[in-house]
Amino acid sequence: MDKFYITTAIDYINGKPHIGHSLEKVAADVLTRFYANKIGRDNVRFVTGTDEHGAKIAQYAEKENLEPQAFADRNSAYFSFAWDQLNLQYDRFVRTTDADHEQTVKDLVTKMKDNGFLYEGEYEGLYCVGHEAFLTDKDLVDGACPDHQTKPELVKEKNWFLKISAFSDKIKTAIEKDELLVWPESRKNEILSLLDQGFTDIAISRPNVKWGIPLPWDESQTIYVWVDALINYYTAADGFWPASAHVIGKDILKFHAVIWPAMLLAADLPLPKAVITHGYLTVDNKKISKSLGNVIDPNDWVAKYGSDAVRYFLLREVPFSDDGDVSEEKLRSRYEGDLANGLGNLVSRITTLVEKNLDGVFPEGTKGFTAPGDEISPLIEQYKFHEALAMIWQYVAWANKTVDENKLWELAKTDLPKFTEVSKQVIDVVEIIAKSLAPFMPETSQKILAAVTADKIVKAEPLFPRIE
Ligand code: ME8
Repeated sequence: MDKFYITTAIDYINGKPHIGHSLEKVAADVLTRFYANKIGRDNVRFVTGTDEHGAKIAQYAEKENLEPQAFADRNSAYFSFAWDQLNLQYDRFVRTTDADHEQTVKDLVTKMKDNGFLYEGEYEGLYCVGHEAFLTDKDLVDGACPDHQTKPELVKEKNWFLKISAFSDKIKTAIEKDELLVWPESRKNEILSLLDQGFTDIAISRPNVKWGIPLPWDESQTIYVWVDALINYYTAADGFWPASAHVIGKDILKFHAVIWPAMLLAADLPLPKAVITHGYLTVDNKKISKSLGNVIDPNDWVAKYGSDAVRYFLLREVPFSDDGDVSEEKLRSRYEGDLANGLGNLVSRITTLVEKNLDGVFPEGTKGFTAPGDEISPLIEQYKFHEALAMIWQYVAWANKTVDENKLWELAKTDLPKFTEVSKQVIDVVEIIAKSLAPFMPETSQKILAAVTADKIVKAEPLFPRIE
């Protein structure tokens, strides 16, 4: 592997970012830092951004009496701000209203048409603006979209269609052979069975939507917002195409594992290597929703607990592929337990002991601890972030136990050579912990490394101060 290109979903900007949106952005940042360490930062690209066109955004802008562009400018900035607070090292924040993106979208759909994969047709169906997608009767509950609690609009219109059927077999084979990895396995099976049932062609343009990119050869039509949005990955690739991993939520798998591959094949472009899907987060066991009043702004958590703690919590609390519940109570418990009492206490105790009893310096030739093989990297490469963190915390537990069982504070007085040897082992393990933690908790990792690799070790500042 010489290059690694990671993307996240680009968020709709009808509202502000919430904690659910943050999950995959943090995961993508962890992958970015992990691969940067392996193959060099210049060989890794991380793209995130915002999805700004379409009927849904136009409706929200209108509610606030704003032009869609002004609304988009304001709201898109909420997202880039939140990702900066979470210390995400993205290389590009792509907006679907960016001029280079609009041109790329036009070029790509023109290529699909020139290649003979677009055709004109009539469509009658139920359109859910919340999803920005046509639904079928079986998607509805009592005639309404269960996710948005709205009745879909019955529309009958002329559209341009993409011949997905021309590519179903090819996509299926690529997924079966993991050339296009769909992770985890259960979702791979889900998408294969969807392909088996036969995937109908989709409209790639709509006639009555003003806020969007016009079809180059038929300006009465606007390019379907999902087609527009998916192309962001190609717009922002900057020589890195094909993507190594599209990191997305489970709800939008079909768009990424069927529609996007079909678009790429229709435009003669290579398929991405992997679609990595995470589960859905709930807050206090309820769907995150404005009307339920349980929306958590990631900035609030970051301001109170720090970005590293929030990054840790999101990836430790819930296995990445699964649904799971988060809350401030759970964050606080991880903060106080795993972070302050676990890692923070360890670093503070051992640096204090070494400063006090050895004047911060190990005598030449003190035997240390040899790291076991790298057990963490394979877990990150397999997107098992919570297992990687659990494994790192086994080291934390081992080190804390070693300090306790050897009663290091007493040993310093009764057997200084033994104290020296054991505390050197603990310091070495702390260094291994800090290095493994670097992609997850970059600031903490740096602080720990600075403390334990100093020429003269001094008592470390508290890593996780008490929160009132
Ligand atoms: O779907 N828990 O945008 P979006 C976990 N614009 N993840 C969540 C979540 C939750 N509660 N809520 C949302 C879109 N997400 C399109 C994407 S990509 C070409 C276009 C995740 O704002 C969701 O699964 O509805 C998705 O991956 C991302 O946030 C953006 O969702």
